[in-house]
Amino acid sequence: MIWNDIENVIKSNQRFVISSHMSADGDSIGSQLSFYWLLKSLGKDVIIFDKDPVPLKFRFLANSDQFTTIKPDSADVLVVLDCSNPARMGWENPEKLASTVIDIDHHRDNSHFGHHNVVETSAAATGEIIYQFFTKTGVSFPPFVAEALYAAILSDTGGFRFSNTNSRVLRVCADLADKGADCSKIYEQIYSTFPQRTLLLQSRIWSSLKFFADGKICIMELPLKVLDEVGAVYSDSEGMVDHTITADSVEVGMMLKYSDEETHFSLRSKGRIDVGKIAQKVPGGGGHYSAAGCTIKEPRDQALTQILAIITQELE
Ligand SMILES: [Mn+2]
Repeated sequence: MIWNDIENVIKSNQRFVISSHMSADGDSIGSQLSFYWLLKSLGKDVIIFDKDPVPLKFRFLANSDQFTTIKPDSADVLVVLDCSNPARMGWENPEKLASTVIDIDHHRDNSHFGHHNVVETSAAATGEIIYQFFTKTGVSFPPFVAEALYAAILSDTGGFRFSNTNSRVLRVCADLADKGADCSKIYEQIYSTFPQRTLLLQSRIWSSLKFFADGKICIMELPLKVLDEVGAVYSDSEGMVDHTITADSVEVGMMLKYSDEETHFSLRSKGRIDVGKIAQKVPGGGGHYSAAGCTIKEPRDQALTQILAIITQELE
């Protein structure tokens, strides 16, 4: 049993580093916090190290001040959560940090890079897998850990709106509510509390809206220099891409974020097109069926032409 292996690794080691993918989301933050609690409760030395700082909206979660962006020197075990491959962590040589690597994830393009891999692609969130781990190994956890796991699942189901929302996920969340997760507080913190600068940035992104391919493709854009103009940060644009697939004619939505040198695409599907497959056609790209991302090392015009050609092929 893989969980027994992981329990043994935890038992026989002392110094742990927990990490996840860059540009952390609710699932990566919530998963890392719940695992942090588990290891701390067992008396371990634990550092949570991510390339990027915790987005403001997740800082209400207990222990979110324990994250660091300063790379630790070494550890016995590196626990990588919600991250499909080491490159997505965004820092150099993660495999050299520790002699043992644990990989717990639900991305279908996970490369099984760990010594111990728990990759459950049917899970709605990595937080759901960790919940199952706690449940199956008889770990009872406090309300603030229930909140971290609930925030993880809420985020990765888009607030219970995406197609990965099902009765199993809702039962897990009902149990987390029983265990003390404050559902309305968590929703409000994640989805309806913004600094002014975020709304100012969003208004700029909305005004960039365009359609292609007879309305089947919708795009929004963020030239990165706009961040400085409105005093916003990268994560203030999170979630905007989801608006692109609300147009009735749309099959594929995307958000472009670009500098003079490169263009990042966040892709969304309304259901018929596999955007993970589209993203994989670009080196380094990948993701889920309905949400994926890739970066083309070209300026905006050239990169957009390339991705539109790939998408148009898929639409036919
Ligand atoms: Mn996830």
